[in-house]
Amino acid sequence: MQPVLQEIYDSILNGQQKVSSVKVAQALAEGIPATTILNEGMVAAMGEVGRLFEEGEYFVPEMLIAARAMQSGLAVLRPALVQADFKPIGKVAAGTVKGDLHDIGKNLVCMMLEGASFEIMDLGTDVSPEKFVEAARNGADYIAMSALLTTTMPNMKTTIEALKTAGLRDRVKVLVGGAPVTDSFAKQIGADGFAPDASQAARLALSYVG
Ligand code: B1M
Repeated sequence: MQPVLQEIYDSILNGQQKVSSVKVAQALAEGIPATTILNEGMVAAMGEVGRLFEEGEYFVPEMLIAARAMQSGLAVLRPALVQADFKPIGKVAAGTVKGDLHDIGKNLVCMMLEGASFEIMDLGTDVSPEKFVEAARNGADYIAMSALLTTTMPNMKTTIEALKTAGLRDRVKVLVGGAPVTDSFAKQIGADGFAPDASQAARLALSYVG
């Protein structure tokens, strides 16, 4: 691994916000592609944070400061992932489902979709089915739901049911993802599509554009 990528990885693991943003800027200046910085330096570090949490070496505060270091690095990376000037080809309402506060993956999905020329309505975290329904009523063409907890995954189904009850299900495409979500789960709950990562989420959304 290139030294600067290792430094980015370490800064996230150690929760060093400033170092993370400075090193991401350095990596971009060195000409390393944004997706390499993202996947090899940043996403890999968050995976290790999860492993350390599982093993009882990290606790919630360590996860939280690592997440903050990830977010500050992402803020620097964002312009390289998102095109500056585009005409929207569809409107996506994106959020992490009710009960779930994880937003790094969802934010990445928003960035990639924006980079693929979609307009984003970022509904944030802990989004109730009613809020997704309201977004669909307000013109969203896609409902993009993220869940990181096995306990919150069922809220994706609840949201799809709420869209049906509101008579809006046929007007939107429902995309789902997040670490515990699988393709078969997506099919089981009646989603239109599943993507394992943010770039594939953008590719999936693009596949629905005429
Ligand atoms: Co939490 N947490 N956490 N956490 N956390 C996990 C998810 C966990 C797997 C850790 C572990 O045990 N190894 C575990 C869940 C276990 C389970 O459900 N089976 C867990 C737990 C238990 C918890 C708490 C319950 C801990 C507690 O309080 N005791 C608590 C729950 C709070 C809540 O949500 N109600 C909690 C809290 C937190 C923090 C707040 C401290 C922090 C989140 C901060 C934040 O997001 N702002 C946090 C973190 C950082 C993690 C880990 C370490 C990292 C998550 C992350 O950001 N990954 C995580 C461990 C892990 O995932 N390995 C863990 C990087 C991110 C880029 O990946 O989000 O998977 P991810 O997104 C990917 C893909 O999944 C995909 O694209 C992205 C990559 O391109 N994707 C989509 C995501 N959404 C998509 C949507 C799509 C398509 C693709 O279509 C619409």
